[in-house]
Amino acid sequence: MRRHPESIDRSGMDTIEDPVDELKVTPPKTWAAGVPAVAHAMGYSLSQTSPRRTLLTLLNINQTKGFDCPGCAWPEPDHRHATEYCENGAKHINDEATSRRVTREFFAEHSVAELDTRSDYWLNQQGRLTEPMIKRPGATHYEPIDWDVALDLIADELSVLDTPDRAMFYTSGRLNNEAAFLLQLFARALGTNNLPDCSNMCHESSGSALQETIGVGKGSVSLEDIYQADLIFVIGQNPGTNHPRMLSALERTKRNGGRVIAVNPLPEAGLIRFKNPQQPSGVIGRGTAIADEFLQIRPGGDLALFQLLNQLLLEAEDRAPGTVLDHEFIAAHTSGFEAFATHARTIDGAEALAATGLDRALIDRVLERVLASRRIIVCWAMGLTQHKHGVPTIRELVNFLLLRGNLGRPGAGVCSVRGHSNVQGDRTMGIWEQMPQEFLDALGREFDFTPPTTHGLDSVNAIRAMRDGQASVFVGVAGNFVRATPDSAVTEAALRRCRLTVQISTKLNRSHTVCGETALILPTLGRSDKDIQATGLQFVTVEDSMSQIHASRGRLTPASPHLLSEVAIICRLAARTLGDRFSIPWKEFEADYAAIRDSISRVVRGFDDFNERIAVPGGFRLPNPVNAHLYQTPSGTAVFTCNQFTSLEPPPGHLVLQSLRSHDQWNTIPYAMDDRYRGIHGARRVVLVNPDDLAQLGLLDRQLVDIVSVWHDGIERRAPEFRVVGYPTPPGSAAAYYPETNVLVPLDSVADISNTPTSKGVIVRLEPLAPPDR
Ligand SMILES: Nc1nc2c(c(=O)[nH]1)N[C@H]1C(S)=C(S)[C@@H](COP(=O)(O)OP(=O)(O)OC[C@H]3O[C@@H](n4cnc5c(=O)[nH]c(N)nc54)[C@H](O)[C@@H]3O)O[C@H]1N2
Ligand SMILES: Nc1nc2c(c(=O)[nH]1)N[C@H]1C(S)=C(S)[C@@H](COP(=O)(O)OP(=O)(O)OC[C@H]3O[C@@H](n4cnc5c(=O)[nH]c(N)nc54)[C@H](O)[C@@H]3O)O[C@H]1N2
Ligand code: SF4
Ligand SMILES: [Mo]
Repeated sequence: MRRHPESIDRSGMDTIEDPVDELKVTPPKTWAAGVPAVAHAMGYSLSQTSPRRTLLTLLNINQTKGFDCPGCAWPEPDHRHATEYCENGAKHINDEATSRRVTREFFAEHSVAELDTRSDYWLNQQGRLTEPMIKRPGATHYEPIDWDVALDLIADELSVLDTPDRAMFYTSGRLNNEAAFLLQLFARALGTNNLPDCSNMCHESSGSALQETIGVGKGSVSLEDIYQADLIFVIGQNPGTNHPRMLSALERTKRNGGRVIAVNPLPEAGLIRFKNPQQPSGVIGRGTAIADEFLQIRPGGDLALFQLLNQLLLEAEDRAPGTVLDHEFIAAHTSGFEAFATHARTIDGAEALAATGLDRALIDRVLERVLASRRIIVCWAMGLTQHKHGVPTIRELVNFLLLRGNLGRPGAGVCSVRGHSNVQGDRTMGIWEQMPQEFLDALGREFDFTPPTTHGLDSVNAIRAMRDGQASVFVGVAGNFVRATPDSAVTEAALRRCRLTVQISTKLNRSHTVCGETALILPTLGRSDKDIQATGLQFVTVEDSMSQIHASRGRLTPASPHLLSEVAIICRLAARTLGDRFSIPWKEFEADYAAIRDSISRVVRGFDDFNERIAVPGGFRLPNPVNAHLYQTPSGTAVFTCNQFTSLEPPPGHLVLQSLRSHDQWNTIPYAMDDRYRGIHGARRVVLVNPDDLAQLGLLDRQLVDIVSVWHDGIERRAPEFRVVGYPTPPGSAAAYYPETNVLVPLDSVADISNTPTSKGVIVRLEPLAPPDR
């Protein structure tokens, strides 16, 4: 069934169809960006909206008077170009600025059941949501509902819960600071810390490891540090796709004489060579070689790599005492060195080397580069955090940096490269199920109440609670919980068990089709939309991956006159739910976001005079105490840790599967079926496997297989009908796209300590279906 054309403003755009797999494979690219990137960005933008609106978005994105790119959290340099964005940033913003609309006629035409058969791509391509909709118990379709009635309904449901802990409030890192602050305030005033967020599935392992070892769960470096570093490790991340402008920064590092070591199971294009489309040499020349060494590591081998490097550093120090380690730094700023050194010496070097899958000669070259470098930065993303041993791996890389004093001085430090544009800010604002008591006390003082102290549910525990009937109201803001989470079958059943699910969203996604008995869709303004409230035009604030806080001002006419801002929705819902039980000025907050920032300045550390400081173009940077050698750990020092050696060994006939992003998607939302840097075109249900493994498993290139994951609960998890594609993955490992493979990740397969799903380390077997039809 197809929607009739009147229901949307197509502006000459193509008809939207569910994609059909038409796989074409070309050799993986050895360089990223360049002129094709500009063409692809324009192509996608113009498929979504008019040239005028495209121009307006591109003139305002990442400009001090415009809006923050809703893509990743990579920071903007102090001196901005007129075009301070990448191909993917342009796609993200125009995916939001689209002229397509989802109207009440659309919902009348398509039942929820029918929408649920549609692909994630198709749902997103329908365009922006335009008015509040409700699916009532037993109903087959969503129907329009007034804002007031919808908010009253939610308030009633929340008010009758026997405990507020039966409700939960999920957010993604797209939410701005002001709305995030109000959301956590609402949840805590209601009486619960149930604030699961996308961070739980993202950089939680980084937060856990950094908090424990250096006393703050954030990266310590600035862009200036990146430019000044002698040596940068880029580990477990694919910047050419996921943080494209990081390549411009690395290009500058290299021009300054710095070196880059890439550690990744896949030879990602951007790590090899980068053609900067903003520089003449990037348009016509060969671009800049980024990685000086490429360590094609076995999945999960990074802990072993750092244990080995640390052992070798200790041995080098033994051979030439006083020349390798920074004894002064270790004595002044750290604790636990002796125990760590004793433990590090016991690691079986041969076993560790085997776990990395690397040549000893390569490790020795890396060691030489380390010894020749005074200033070292380690950058990382999901390739480290989404493994069972993500937390010990990050603790071990902190050990590595501490040994030579690579913390708290220019050009050195930790750089957890964050995902969503404001994911770091949301945490700063209190979106965390286990905020420290100091924050809760400050919040309680500001609003004269006692916030709950029992830790709330994170994302995995939220699913367990819904599955087991212990939670029944789910409110999601700015994300797509059902597709972001693991064990899709379990998660979907859990959400369907809820009495009420509410999604505050800009665009249609799977979390609207997999819903509770009663379901609400509340449409909201996006980053690029003008936000006008009772006191006039508002702006919001965000924090990037390097702790820079700055303003973001929407410039476009909102997608529909019926949209409310996230701040307005939360204020109105909170006022209705809490009544006059608290003296929180919800109305004032809605009318004037500066009033929210005033409260933030009294509650959140580092935000004094928030309104004055945010008025400065480009904003201000939150100091990281580590850079003043202040370590907020129990000992007041940075902490060396002893980590048990582990590696990921698939049983015979099995592979370690990682689920990752293609070049043409934003998290759970595919924009197209292509992943051009990896040479995959026209299909997403593909699994990349080393040709030797294919031969050993008796599979042919392009053969159709089911991917079946193996877990000790014995439950069969199956992702049907994927094409195998021979690809230079390390032997014994495979890669396939998220979210299609989330069904394979068992809910209980989580990283130790951080509880992050192990999306990069799933043990699978491939079951052949039919020989390839070539
Ligand atoms: N265009 C675009 N940009 C994005 C996003 C998006 O979806 N699309 N998402 C945003 C978000 S929320 C996030 S969190 C970031 C994610 O940014 P990334 O972390 O770059 O994202 P992934 O695609 O998950 O890629 C993981 C990388 O880790 C590597 N890897 C996997 N296992 C291992 C391992 O064991 N060891 C090592 N060393 N490497 C490994 C993979 O080969 C891959 O290169 O991107 C952000 N930016
Ligand atoms: N298997 C596997 N699973 C993973 C990962 C993986 O690598 N592998 N990565 C994990 C990671 S790192 C993350 S961060 C999560 C991402 O998970 P989420 O953050 O939950 O998912 P997104 O796809 O970013 O959410 C997209 C939806 O956000 C809504 N949206 C967009 N902009 C706005 C806005 O301005 N306001 C509001 N209210 N709504 C908006 C739109 O409706 C859109 O459909 O997924 C995790 N899941
Ligand atoms: S690097 Fe990230 S923040 Fe910058 S324009 Fe690209 S997607 Fe947007
Ligand atoms: Mo993320």
